[in-house]
Amino acid sequence: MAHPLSNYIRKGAQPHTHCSGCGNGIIAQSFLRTLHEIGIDRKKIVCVAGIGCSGWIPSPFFDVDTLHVTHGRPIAFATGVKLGKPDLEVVVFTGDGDASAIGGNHLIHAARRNIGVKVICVNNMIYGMTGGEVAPTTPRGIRTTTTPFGNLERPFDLSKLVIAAGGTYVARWTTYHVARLVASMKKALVRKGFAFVEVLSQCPVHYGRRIGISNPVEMMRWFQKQSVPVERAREMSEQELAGKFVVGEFVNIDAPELSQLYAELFETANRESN
Ligand SMILES: Cc1ncc(C[n+]2csc(CCOP(=O)(O)OP(=O)(O)O)c2C)c(N)n1
Ligand code: SF4
Ligand SMILES: [Mg+2]
Repeated sequence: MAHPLSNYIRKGAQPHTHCSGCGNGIIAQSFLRTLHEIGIDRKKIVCVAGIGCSGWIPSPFFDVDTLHVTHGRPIAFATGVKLGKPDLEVVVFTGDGDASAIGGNHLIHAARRNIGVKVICVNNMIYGMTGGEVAPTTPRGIRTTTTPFGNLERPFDLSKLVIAAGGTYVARWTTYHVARLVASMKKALVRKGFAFVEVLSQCPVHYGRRIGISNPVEMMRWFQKQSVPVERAREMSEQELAGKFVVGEFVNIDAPELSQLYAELFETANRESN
């Protein structure tokens, strides 16, 4: 019997490039479940992927229109697609490095503009594809390829960054929280404005190995154990939250969406110039 989601996989696109146990498989399946359950016409979906292991989630596997673009630029390409074709649902798959190091400006400005692009950000706390270099999300003290004596820098909290930039839908889950992740992906897809769904994901090869948890199942147990729902986190002190992952839906508000505002402006400008 065929898998109910196999229909969403492009024929001949196998085998994939992800290491066994990588969280990217869970995120791929969660997204395809989202598409399947909301019954969206796949001709209306465009997935835009950056360079990185997470970029290989939609490309070339998902049987939808897919752009695989330069490192750090998927949100810039997605912004162009959404402004040119506002009726399409434009979904970005980006890594923590792609989104917040080289691509950090695109991320904050997309949030500020409320462009109707949906960003699925795979946060494995490291540069996975290039061999385990430090990322802006790597916690302090962690030894990576480029911080062999420990990372000195403070990490970004990506969801907080996007909230501060004006994000109108912001949620964070882990690969352990599949049902909640799918629920957030559904909300992201059906809303008009910008959405940022951060997923803490296991890279057993380059991150897990360095923190002494190279078994992917153990990494997911670690996510489970260290996760704190946002409602509970509000009552906890900074010390109590050290080393924890705050998860949940942080922001969900309506605001005018940019491609729609542009279409209205275009009509007004046309009327006034005729
Ligand atoms: C302009 C440019 N700079 C650097 C690179 C090398 N590079 C490719 S992917 C990557 C980082 C990947 O990390 P992340 O975005 O977190 O994705 P992951 O592989 O962890 O999913 C880097 C530095 C590149 N391809 N292009
Ligand atoms: S290097 Fe890490 S993030 Fe990349 S596919 Fe392997 S396990 Fe996944
Ligand atoms: Mg990464």
